[in-house]
Amino acid sequence: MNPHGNEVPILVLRVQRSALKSAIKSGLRPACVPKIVTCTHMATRYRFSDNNSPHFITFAVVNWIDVFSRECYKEILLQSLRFCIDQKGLELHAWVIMSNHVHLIASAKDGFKLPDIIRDLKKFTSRMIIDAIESNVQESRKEWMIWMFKRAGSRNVNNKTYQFWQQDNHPIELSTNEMLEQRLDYLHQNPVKAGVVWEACHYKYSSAVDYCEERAGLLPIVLV
Ligand code: NI
Repeated sequence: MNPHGNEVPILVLRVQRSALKSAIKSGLRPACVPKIVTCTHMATRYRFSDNNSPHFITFAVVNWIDVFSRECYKEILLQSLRFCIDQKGLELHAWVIMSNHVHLIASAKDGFKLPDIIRDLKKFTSRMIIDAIESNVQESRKEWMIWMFKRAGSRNVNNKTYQFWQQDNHPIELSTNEMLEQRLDYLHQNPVKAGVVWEACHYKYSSAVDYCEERAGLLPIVLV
């Protein structure tokens, strides 16, 4: 089940940078270098590449539960992202929080690894948000949501009790400006496509405002 409709492209183009580099070394001007492009089908498991280049990352709540329709849970995510930026080497270029998933364009500062940051972020936020749901007396969906997290946890051998986030982050390395721009636009258009706002920069929980207005959004980002 995917609430995105057609938003995820079937093919992901990946430029093989090593081939490009060796061609440049051998004296060809970059503009003349043919791009060697391979196709990665959606069915393959995405992996982070080794370097610290920007990646498009998605994480979604198990069973696409609309946890983030309430602001208090979005606030936990914001606080955790802020902490990762201040303390854990996260460099955030773009972000959006939707009702049941999050997209980031991010890289790691020198000496840090993006997969480690994301792993810790997911681990920490899942615990914090489940605690917040359990202790929220106004949460009318508490019982079934906790039941769903428990069920998801029992189906996953890596998880002892609850599972909040789906396991896969679908990291896509954004190795060209074209890919970066395309993903940036796609990310910011999420709330427009979902029918929440008319224009991307009217959505409070994304970095669109940082890009289209002279005003800072809710998180400190590094513009790309
Ligand atoms: Ni989306």
